[in-house]
Amino acid sequence: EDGYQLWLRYSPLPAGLRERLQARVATIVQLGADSPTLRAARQELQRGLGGLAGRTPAPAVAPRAGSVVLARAADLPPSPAREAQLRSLGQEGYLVQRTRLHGVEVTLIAANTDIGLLYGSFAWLRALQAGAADSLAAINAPALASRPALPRRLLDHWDNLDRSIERGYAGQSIWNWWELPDILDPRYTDYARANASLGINGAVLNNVNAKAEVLSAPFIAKAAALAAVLRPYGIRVYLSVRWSTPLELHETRNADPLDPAVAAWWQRKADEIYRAIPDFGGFLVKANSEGQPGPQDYGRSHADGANMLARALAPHGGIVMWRAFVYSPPARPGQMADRAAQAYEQFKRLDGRFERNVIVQVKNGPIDFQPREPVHPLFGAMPDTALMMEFQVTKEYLGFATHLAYLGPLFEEALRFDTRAGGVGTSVADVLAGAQAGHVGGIAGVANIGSSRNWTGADFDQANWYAFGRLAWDPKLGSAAIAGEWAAQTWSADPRVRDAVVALMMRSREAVVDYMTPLGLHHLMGTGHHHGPAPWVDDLERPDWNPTYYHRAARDGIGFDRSASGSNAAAQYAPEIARRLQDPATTPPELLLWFHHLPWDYRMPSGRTLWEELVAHYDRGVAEAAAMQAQWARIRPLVDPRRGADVAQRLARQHAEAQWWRDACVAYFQQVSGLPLPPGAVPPAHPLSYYQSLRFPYAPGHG
Ligand code: BDP
Repeated sequence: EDGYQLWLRYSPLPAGLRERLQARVATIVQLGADSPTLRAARQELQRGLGGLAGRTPAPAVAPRAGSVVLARAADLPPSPAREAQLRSLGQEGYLVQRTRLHGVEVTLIAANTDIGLLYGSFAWLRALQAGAADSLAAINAPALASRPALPRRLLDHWDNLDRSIERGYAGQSIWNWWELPDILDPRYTDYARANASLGINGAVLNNVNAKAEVLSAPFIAKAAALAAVLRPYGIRVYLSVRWSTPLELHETRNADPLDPAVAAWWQRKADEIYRAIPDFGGFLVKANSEGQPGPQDYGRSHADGANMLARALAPHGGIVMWRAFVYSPPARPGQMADRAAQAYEQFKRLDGRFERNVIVQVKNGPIDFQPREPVHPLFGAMPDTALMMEFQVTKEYLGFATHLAYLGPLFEEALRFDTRAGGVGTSVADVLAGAQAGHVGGIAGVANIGSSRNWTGADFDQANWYAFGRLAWDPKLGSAAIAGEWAAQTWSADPRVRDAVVALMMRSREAVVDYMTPLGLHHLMGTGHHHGPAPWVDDLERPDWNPTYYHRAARDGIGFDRSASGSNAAAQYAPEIARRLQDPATTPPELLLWFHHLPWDYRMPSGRTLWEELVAHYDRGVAEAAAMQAQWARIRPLVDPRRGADVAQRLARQHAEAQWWRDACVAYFQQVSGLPLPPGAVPPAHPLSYYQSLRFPYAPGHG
């Protein structure tokens, strides 16, 4: 076991189940014409059923008892009930059932399209691996029917053309740009299989901090080669583009979106791309953000920029994903400019001004992928614009691949959040699906995948890729159920292992919140690389890059006042939510210091003072990290030694680093507050100056 197989391990089912499955999968029959996608589905079924049942089903032309039948709706004999059900499943949905076909009992995988058949095959294989009673049901009476809630389900790779990865902790980029397009690593196909198993249907190949060269002819040819590998698996290729590309390639005199020569250049470029990649997905753009060029350099708006690109792509069916991740430093020193409020300020007024094929891509929270953030206020606030969720699957701010943090609960928290847009009951997931005015968006995850043998650096980080994909397909799934599926497939369907792994995963994200940034604190991480605690940093070139800007700890208290007496960013939420956030007593405690600056002796619902509560959270985080280590020690004898040992080493490091986070933050906040440690709290192991002296040259993921 080296983790390469991900959740597609297909280990043999326990003996009793194995025989039953064998009887059901004697042959694989495909009705109707063949295609590369159906070939992929058949191969996956052979591989998966072969592993699970211990006998590989043979291909056959006519169904007989014990056949698995793959069939498009159009190739099935008439059946009004089935036809109605299939119609409701759309272009990507599937149906798996036990049924009579041409007089014999078969397992039928049916869909309207080829990709639906591939998704259905994966869904059945997943159900078969679930364990115990669920596996038995999947053998005897599968009844699976599903369609995705969102049409665009993408991974964003922050991969550079030199194969380094911005915020990547799992080796180099899997895209070997130098060898492409001539040499195709088989890993590309396995990448496609893994994504298709979840329903991910797009990949942005390169970093949002993009280089002009990615749109040069040689790189278009390289992207086309990847597109050809990914196509049978339903995955479209997209590219991040740099706003000033035509200017940098010396092919226009400026990059003004309203200059016809610039628009004509992009039109020609789009035509060129589509000649090479007929199903090219479109562009992802980071503009006028963190030093990247953009339309504002020419006095134009984000809408002007996005729309110009959108018009170039529209004739080919492509889209523009325009990022709302924008913030600028305060214009004058001492001036209050709340980074958390700026995207809303810039984008809200552009609602309804984007072309139909523009999707505005918004990070889950208003700052930057913190262990916990409130939901971004733009969700629900732009009814006339299609919005795309941007999650970060790679754990830039959650301990890289060295800490175990299952992100399912973080994703779930954001997707289920009720925006109250237009009244109660419009969740973020509903907003993405166009519930407000029919503008359908999508979901993107910043990938955590690299050239590491196990793809994600740590085995448990595979779960974050998995959970992202499953929630992208069905944002209403629960993160605990997803963890169960993943654990059964990746570790073992034996409930002793599966349930213990789930229990470990489900506490992990909150542990990280507690030992890094409890009670709504944020951005206390080390400069640049974002590894480790550095709440004392206050001397960076931009004030809004300093941790002190975010926590505002002083003698009088701690926290960022985003209520009406401060930046009033709280007012960007729907009125009922804003009202609750204005008052510390009705602000969710886990976000208290995100919205309020409060005295150290502020009384918490627990009866403790804020200072005592803060230290208690840090202590709980460390205790949780210790408990996770102990939990793994019990699971480890039941799993394979190689992965078992790797996880154990990472958890030991996580525990030590949780202690470091706690000690450094407690030492710093104690110095700032001037307060004694709460009774019973253990003093930090070292003086504050020790933590301040630590340096981390060559920390990964930071170019
Ligand atoms: C931050 C990262 C930075 C990215 C930026 C972005 O620190 O590396 O370029 O976001 O999303 O999370 O553009």
